Amino acid sequence: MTGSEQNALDRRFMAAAIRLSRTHQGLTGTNPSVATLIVRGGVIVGRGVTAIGGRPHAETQALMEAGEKAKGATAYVTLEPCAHHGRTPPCADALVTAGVTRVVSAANDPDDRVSGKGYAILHDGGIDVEAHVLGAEAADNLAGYLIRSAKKRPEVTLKLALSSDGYIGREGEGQVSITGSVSRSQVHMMRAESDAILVGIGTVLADDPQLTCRLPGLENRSPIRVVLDSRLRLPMNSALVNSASTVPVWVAASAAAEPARRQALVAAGCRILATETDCGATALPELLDDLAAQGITTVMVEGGATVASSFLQEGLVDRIALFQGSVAIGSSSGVAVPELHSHIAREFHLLREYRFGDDRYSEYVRPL
Ligand code: AOF
Ligand code: ZN
Repeated sequence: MTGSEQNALDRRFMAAAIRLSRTHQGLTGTNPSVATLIVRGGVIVGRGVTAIGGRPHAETQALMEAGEKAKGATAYVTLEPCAHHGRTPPCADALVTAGVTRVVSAANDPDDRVSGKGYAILHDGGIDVEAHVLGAEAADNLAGYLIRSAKKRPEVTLKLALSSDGYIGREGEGQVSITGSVSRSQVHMMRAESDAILVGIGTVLADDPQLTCRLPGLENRSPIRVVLDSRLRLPMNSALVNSASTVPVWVAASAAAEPARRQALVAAGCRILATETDCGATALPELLDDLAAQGITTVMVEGGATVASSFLQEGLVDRIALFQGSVAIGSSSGVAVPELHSHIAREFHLLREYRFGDDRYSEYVRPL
């Protein structure tokens, strides 16, 4: 096989490994969802993805499936194999012991216990290592983990549905249907892959949303729902409070919020988070630090021009998922996110674009 044929094959298997890693996105806690494929003679003989909850790691499972066939095989790993004795022994050692002769890796692991040490174990064990194959693609899937590691806060994705003339809703009206059913399913998939979803109290009062994932078969993958509600106006009969015992509701409130309301919401199963500025508004950087400290790696911000604009102004948005529908709202009553397009032009670049039915989807990322 020529070098370029080998390279093309490596990229194909790595692309397959990255797709496999996606299946547990949002299910592995603070551990990233990574995948391993063990390939011998061009055939996949073992596959593994980080287990739900984060352990066992991908490599262990792929090696178990491959058994004796791992001898002389190539392992495709979407993240540098771990080097530390945690709740499981180091994956780098396991690859050496199993007799794997080549490891192709996509992203480096920034975890201090691993960073470079995983590759060193492989080298010392006589394994041929090829790093950075489809590194950017893998890093895109690992963005929550990488951002939490670098910035000590979760990755923030701002989801926006815009009318054809650029509005997110109509003044004084609740939910306006802007996008079609394909986009709605995509939004629910994004919810399934997120650890938390965040909205402002204005959105709750106007729309009474559920903010759950309602895709058939994935109903149990709803994220934690976080509401910015400094004065605790969240109604006791809202869809959120009514379902708080099954899908968690965390409310970011001011310390001065009425104690009786606080008690009632706690009794209904909500959790109150207190992080505020001197003027009583929620301090977003502190709130995000707090969420990261509680194991949240990805947050999807879904709703409210005010909330969207605050996150953008504070430079706290890492990714924008923009769904643009074909229906116009009209400038007389349209609600817009101030400065949206200038933020996009100045701080983000376009990563991908799709058509979802009649809607256009554009995804922008802020360079790390
Ligand atoms: C791997 N394979 O599938 C994953 C890895 O708490 P522990 O012991 O499970 O370690 C967590 C760390 O393991 C995490 O911070 C990251 O460095 C690595 N994740 N490594 O070899 C895997 N998920
Ligand atoms: Zn490991």
